[in-house]
Amino acid sequence: MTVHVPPQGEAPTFHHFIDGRWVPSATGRTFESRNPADRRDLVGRFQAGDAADVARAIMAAGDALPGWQATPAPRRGEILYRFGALLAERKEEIARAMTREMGKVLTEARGDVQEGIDIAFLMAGEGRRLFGDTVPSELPDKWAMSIRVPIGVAGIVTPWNFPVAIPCWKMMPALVTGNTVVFKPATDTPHCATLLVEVMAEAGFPPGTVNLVTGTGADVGDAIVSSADVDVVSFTGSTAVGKRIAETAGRRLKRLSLELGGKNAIVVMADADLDLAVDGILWSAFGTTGQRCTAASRLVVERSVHDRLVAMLAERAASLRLGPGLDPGTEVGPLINEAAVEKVAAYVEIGRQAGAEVACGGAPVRDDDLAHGSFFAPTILTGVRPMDRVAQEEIFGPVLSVIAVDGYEEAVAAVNGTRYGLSSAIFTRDVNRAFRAMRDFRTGIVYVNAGTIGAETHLPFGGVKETGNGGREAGHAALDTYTEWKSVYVDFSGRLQRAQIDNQPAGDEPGAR
Ligand code: UN1
Repeated sequence: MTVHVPPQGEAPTFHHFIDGRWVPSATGRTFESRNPADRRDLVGRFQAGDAADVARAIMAAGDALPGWQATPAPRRGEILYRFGALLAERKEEIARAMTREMGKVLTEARGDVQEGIDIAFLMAGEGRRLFGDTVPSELPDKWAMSIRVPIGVAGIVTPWNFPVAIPCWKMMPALVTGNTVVFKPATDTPHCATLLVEVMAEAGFPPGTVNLVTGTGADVGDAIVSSADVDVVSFTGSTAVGKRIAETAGRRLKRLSLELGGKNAIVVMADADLDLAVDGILWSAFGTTGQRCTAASRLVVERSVHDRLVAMLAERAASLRLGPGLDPGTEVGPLINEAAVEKVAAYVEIGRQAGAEVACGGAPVRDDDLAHGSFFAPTILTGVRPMDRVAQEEIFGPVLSVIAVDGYEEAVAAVNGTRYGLSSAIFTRDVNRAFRAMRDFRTGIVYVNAGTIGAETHLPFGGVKETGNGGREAGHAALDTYTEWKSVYVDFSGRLQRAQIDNQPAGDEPGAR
């Protein structure tokens, strides 16, 4: 494909969105976003925000809170519904913009936007539910119930790999429950964020309920996380950054949701349907160029089928077509940037040094049409041991480390033997073993006879151990991040009833006799 390369001056300049208006940064500085499939293609210039911009956005979000909270939740839900419908109308345009800005192939970019639409509709429905409990009181003529209340201003800090889905996962539950939002997208995907907020504005979110500030983590993200006026923060990104955010937020006892690293494994037992396993492994390891939190980066395989499976995988992986994601024939797009190419290459070298063999790929691809992009060949490393660095550290690229094991127990030990715990999968035809895996794999998500990617928006999404801090996105579990519980007791007896005292007949307390 030939990418149209406009003269640099032609690229548009985009703005922050604060209090319902598109505004420049106080710094007057901008930064560029470029197409990772061809860096000559400049997507646009974006405001390099700083603490002053964040302060304006937080103030707008704070001012919008009373009006938004006074809006009945079903009405808020209707705006979410409108947003979902408008996003569906603009799906193709936004998917194309996404592929251009961050590289994933067009079919996957459409899926990313679709995930945003799905969560918008799911959360629109929550506007009519937001269930609490109504329970009997231990006293006569008294009611007891619990209701959800919003927390306040939500700071939303998101990654580039799902530039529509993940901001929607966070903003939709935050907004339907009555919080207002300050949104800081990744510096690699400010255009996707701008388009998303454009649709939100059109859907009718009132001024100040959604504010967008673009810029770096150091300038914008830190200002959001450390602000006394941001009440809840939701972050998806690396475990290292997540830990720093947790320290800062912890000092203020701020509500915090973290979705961090993964080192997801697929187990293939000897009795598995190997053709199906190959499809699932390729999709999970090399889909989105391996840049999903849920990507399979380890394959744990029973030794008796190891050589056959590796041969099947290597043949298919080597024939995957690399290219710009807008080309219909492309199966694997570029990595997000050159730093990612260097990181992935460094890990392949680390694997080699530790004794792994490269069954396919192993290097950046810079031929002809791909010379101006950040391409890396789908890579399979064999002979990896469970504690090797390539089996322990998140690479976030198209690298699959293969670990051979003798039997199920050893497979479980390998799956669970990392500091992460997001997603896992087992391929087997033995139903008993499938159920054991569902019980034994210590991850927030487990797949049976499917790869590790492709979570749906109506179930909780998140992981255990250093993958997060216990919260979950998506499903109705997401509401817990953005609400506090308020327990309400209504006494209509007309007299003072003392719980735990008046409900015990005098002298009849348990243990009194
Ligand atoms: C991510 O990579 O952070 O389950 C999100 C999946 C997608 C979401 C991935 N629905 O692979």
